[in-house]
Amino acid sequence: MKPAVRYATLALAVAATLGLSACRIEQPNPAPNGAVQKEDTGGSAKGDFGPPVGEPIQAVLTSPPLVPPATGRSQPAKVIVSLDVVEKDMEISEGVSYTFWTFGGTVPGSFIRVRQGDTVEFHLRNMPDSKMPHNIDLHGVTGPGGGAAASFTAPGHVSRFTFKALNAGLYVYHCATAPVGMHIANGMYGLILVEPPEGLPPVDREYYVMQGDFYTTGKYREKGHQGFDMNKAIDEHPTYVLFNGMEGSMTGDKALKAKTGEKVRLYVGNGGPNLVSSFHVIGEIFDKVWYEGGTKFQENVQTTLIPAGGAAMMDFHMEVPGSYVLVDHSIFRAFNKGALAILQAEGKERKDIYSGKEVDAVYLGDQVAGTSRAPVSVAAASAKAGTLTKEEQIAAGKVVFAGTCSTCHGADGKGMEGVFPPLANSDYIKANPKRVPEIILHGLVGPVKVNGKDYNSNMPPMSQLTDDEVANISTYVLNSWGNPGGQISKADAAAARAAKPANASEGH
Ligand code: HEC
Ligand SMILES: [Cu+2]
Repeated sequence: MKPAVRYATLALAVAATLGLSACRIEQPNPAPNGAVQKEDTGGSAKGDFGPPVGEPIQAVLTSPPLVPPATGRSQPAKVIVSLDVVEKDMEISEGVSYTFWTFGGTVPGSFIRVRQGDTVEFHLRNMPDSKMPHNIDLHGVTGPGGGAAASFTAPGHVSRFTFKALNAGLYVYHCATAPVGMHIANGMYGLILVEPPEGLPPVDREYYVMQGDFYTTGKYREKGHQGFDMNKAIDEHPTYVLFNGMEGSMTGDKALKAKTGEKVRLYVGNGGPNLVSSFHVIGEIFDKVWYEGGTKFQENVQTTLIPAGGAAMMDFHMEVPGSYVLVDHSIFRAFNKGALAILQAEGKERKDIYSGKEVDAVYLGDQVAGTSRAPVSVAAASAKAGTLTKEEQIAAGKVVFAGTCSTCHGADGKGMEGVFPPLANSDYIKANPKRVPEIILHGLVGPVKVNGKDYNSNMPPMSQLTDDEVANISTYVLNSWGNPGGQISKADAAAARAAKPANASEGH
């Protein structure tokens, strides 16, 4: 189901089963114990701290990118949160699996929503098939360790502790079992929202997005199962920087949805373990940012900084339909490590605000909404089984070409006269097809003649591509647009990587 639909269904189901009102209660709310509120210093001095009222409530938890409905309560309650720790293999990128450690079976973990003054009874269950003990440190807890010591849980056990949510705000929670960095790097973090007593201003849609950095033994997009690389993590050299634990978790069919005229709120966390996020939505301006997840908001913000172990909420109004790209504006992370998601807005054009000519490809490369990366997985699986065919290589190569080469050489391989030489029907390629993987890996600089036209420019090396990717792109190029055909293997690509061609480019 689409997130929006699921959200609505969930909200209805909750309202029905718990008898909750879907609307927010606006009235100011005197403390039920008759205590006079202290002066408005904010924080834990301001709130609704009477004893819990009514029957205990089971908290509604949601998987990303969904957010539980507003508590809709005007009084503090006892809220029971039951969270399971699950260790499981999931895709971190197309055709790449990783053993994640999760809160609730997802990365980030389930979203928890309570109200300031609530008494939260927390049940942490570590599944019997887990290999590690785990615990939880919630930044919204006042007390040593944020719950860590109280919640230490061996596989097959359950722990329980209780805390009072004294401060409103959007808080990160994470595992704090040694080695802490490793537990966080494996995906053990999530968000808990403590609503202020009066609730948050209503919006049309709310989404849950959380950034994390990941350290795999293999290269970016290297296929197969990848282990955790402790040394890369210590050096803070992530292989992946991701939103919601998987490259493409919110692109294509899984893009976040909105309609023009709607107000959207994002709850964005950063689990780290290492990087600070420069969170930005390409093509939008945040009307409000509750920076650092706190009580005050800033207005008219382009990019907001989200520290590791921190969060922010942001509201914006959708005016113009199209794709909006969520990125970490430390931009190599977006286009070369995966920190990219799409918010797709539907609605009537607003030529008075934006003239149009929308080209997703300019920004998205192979992440263009709707482009399937499936052929890449198919080829990877066949390569592993030793059954890789030329056709599978061509199909996979086409996908990677679209994201890597087509910006310059064009999707049709025709290039741009005088600037980017054609790959279509290229006499340069024909003269020595084996050079294609070398050119990809080492670039090309200096004068070349292609189909009678002179070029004297600089193609940057693309050594970040894996040998499989180079083999597949080369095979695709050789078998397209009237080129001579042939096949480049992974071993050919490895040999090309080791070569030192005379006119290699140092890049720009
Ligand atoms: C940033 C722009 C850019 C990108 C991206 C790029 N190239 Fe090139 N490519 C060039 C330029 C410029 C030249 C000519 C270099 C020169 O003048 O020495 C070139 C030359 C070539 C040539 C030799 C000349 C010809 O037309 O046959 C091949 C083959 C080639 N590129 C393949 C690729 C492949 C495959 C990719 C994707 C992996 C790619 N290029 C990505 C700019 C680019
Ligand atoms: Cu853990």
